[in-house]
Parts: sequence; C-alpha cells; structure tokens
Amino acid sequence: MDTTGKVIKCRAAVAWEPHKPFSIEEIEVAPPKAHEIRIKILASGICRSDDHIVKGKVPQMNFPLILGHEAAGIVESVGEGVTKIKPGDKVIPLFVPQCGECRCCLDPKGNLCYKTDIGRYSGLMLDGTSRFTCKGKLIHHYITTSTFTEYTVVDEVAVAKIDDNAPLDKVCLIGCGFSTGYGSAVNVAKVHRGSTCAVFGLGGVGLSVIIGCKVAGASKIIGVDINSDKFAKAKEVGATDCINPKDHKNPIHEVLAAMTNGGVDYSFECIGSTDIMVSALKSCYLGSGTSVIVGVAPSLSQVSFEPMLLLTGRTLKGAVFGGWKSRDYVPKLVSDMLANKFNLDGLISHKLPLEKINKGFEMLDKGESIRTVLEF
Ligand code: PAD
Ligand code: ZN
Ligand code: ZN
Repeated sequence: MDTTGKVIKCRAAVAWEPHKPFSIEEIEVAPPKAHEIRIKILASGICRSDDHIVKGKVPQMNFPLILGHEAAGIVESVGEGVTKIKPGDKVIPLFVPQCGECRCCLDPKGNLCYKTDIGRYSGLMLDGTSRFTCKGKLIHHYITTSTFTEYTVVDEVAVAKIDDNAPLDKVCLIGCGFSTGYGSAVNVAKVHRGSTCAVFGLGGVGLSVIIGCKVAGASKIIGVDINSDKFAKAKEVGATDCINPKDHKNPIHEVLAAMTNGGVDYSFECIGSTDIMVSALKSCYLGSGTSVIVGVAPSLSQVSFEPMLLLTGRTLKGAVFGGWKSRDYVPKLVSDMLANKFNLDGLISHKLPLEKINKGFEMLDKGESIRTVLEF
C-alpha cells in the first residue's frame, strides 16, 4: 500500500516522563513537510546518551518524547524540495545535522551545526512543530532523530544517504557510538603512530576509541574500567592492557604514569564523569599530552582542575560525534566499513525486538551489554 502523503500508524517506544520505563504505543506519524524525510527505521542501537535522558540528567528536555539517535533505515517518502534523497534509499539519521550554510558548517575545522537541537532541546522539527502524536497528545522529537519508532520524520539536513549494500543492523552504530569513539581518536586527538593511549570507560564508545587508536597505529592502548568483565572485549578490539582502578591503591593517573614513562600521549574520557575527566587530564604526560572529553556529564555540572595541568603543556579537548561533519563523512564511514577498514561486530553484544527495549536499557545499566541493537 502506498503511504505517501498519508498519516502512518505504527509502533513506537514512548518515554512519557523521566524515571519511567518506555511504553510501546501505537502512534501517528504525519507525512514529511517541505525539506523533510520520512524513514522506516529498521535497526536502532541503545546508547548511554538515551539513558541520560531517561534518568533526568538533562532537565531541560521536553517530555513526552521518542528517544533513539543511533539508527539506520529506508526512506518511505520525501517532502517537497528534497532532491538528493528518494524513497527506497538507505539512510542514517544524524543527531548533529550539517546544513552546509551556518558558521560552523562553513568552517572546515568544526563539526557542529547551528541547526542542531543539542543544547536547545526544543524537541521539534526545524519548523517548530512535531510529526508525532499518541492518544491525542503531541509527542516530542529528540535531537533531530527519534528512532525508537517504526517510522520517524527528520529534516533533510539531518539525513545521510548511505551505500545500498550496507547491512543496516550494523551500520546503525555509525549513527552515534562508533563514529563518536573512532573520530575522537583519529580526528579530535589525531592519535599518531607509535603513541600511547588511555581509554576510560569500555562501553560502545570507549571500544570505538580503541578501534580508532589501533587504526591510527598507537603502540600501547590501555583500557580503564571499574568493571573487569569489559576487558576481554576491549582486548579483542585492540587494547594492549586493561586496568581496573579498584585493583590499585594509587590514583589511576599514577598507575598509568608508571606504565608509560610518565604519562600517555592521549587520554579519552568515555564515561561522562567530571571526576574522571580530571583523572584523564592528569594521565597525560607533562609536556604535550592531549585529553579528549567524549562522555556527556549531567547538564549544568562543572569540572575543576589546577590550571598548571594546562600550563605545563597538556591540551584538553572535546567534541560531539567524533568531530565528523555528519553528512559528508557518514557515507564515507559506511564505505570504509564495507571495505573492512574496521569491524563493528565486536560492539554489538545483543539484538532485541523493539518490544524488549526496557530489557535493553536494564542490561546497559547492569554493565551486561555493550550495544543492544533493536530490530524492527
Ligand atoms: P556505557 O555505559 O556503555 O559505558 C561506560 C563504561 O564506563 C562502562 O563500561 C562502565 O563500567 C564504565 N565506568 C563507569 N564509571 C567508571 C569509573 N568511575 N571509572 C572507570 N570506568 C567507569 O556508555 P557508552 O559507551 O554508550 O557512552 C559513554 C559516554 O559517552 C556516555 O556519557 C555517553 O553519553 C557519551 C556519548 N557521547 C557522545 C558524543 O557525541 N560526545 C556520543 C555518544 C555517547
Ligand atoms: Zn549516542
Ligand atoms: Zn550548519
């Protein structure tokens, strides 16, 4: 049946309010307006950033909403004025859009875009309205994506068309976790051949940082996690050593300094803890180490450290989505995966149907899963 131009009724996991499980509901998804695209989502990963919203760590967020931002699907229909993407195309929705016109998009250095909803959290399409309703209520969108639903509508600037041969159940991770971690190593830190790296937090993002460090030719990659069950997977994807802070009396930066002739060249915080951001900075070597903040700390939290840490040559950086300009690079990352430049298999620990979404979040919380991919 041709659904073009019609309202679609489908299943979605709605987050009605914080601190509550998701409810599987029948929702209505309006057709795309001009410069918008309606997508049939086929696979969506569960990322810690979705969990931060469920746990109320971003109090500005508008509820009810449909979370999910790490996904892949097939275009169902396109709004007026959309020329480069057509029904049937495989696509990845982008939580960092690329409008190509704003100051950030025109600057070759950064990857943010002023059309992003990160920080503003309107929970609406760019025209200020929503395409979702449920039981007569408006349901908000989530950072230009919303993918825990069979159908979603996104702005054209927040969609990347990808290779027709891409396996959607894997490349969904290129929509967030993989690209974020991998890019943090290769673009943001610019890890060099023969260098030493420390990766704090060995979830989907931290493991992707390790993959990036390995591709960049780092000679020592040390994984740090308080859950030693994460070590086997970290070594499988490229960590040379793994340490658990609970097994050491000394602060972790001292343990790392002893292992690396005074400190690592690059450290990455992939947890979202302000205390660990400081530990990661202290773990860099005096002279020219670089520390990258990848984890998302609760909004409005503060980090404090001695400025001497920077005066003595260290650099502190941070980026969303691994610094990639999304529409330019997501298709290339998919092609690189298809060309076996890296392998995402190690990141996917579980697959579940959409109905089992609450089980997926429970496993993430208990530290039992890396990435659970919901399949529709
Ligand atoms: P995850 O929860 O799967 O992994 C976090 C890991 O950190 C787990 O293995 C924990 O055991 C470990 N951990 C927790 N506390 C500590 C501690 N004190 N010391 C050492 N290890 C600890 O999360 P994830 O990999 O999905 O995401 C990691 C962070 O990255 C999270 O804050 C998420 O919101 C953020 C993120 N940022 C971006 C971005 O664009 N910057 C994108 C995606 C995710
Ligand atoms: Zn994410
Ligand atoms: Zn822009």
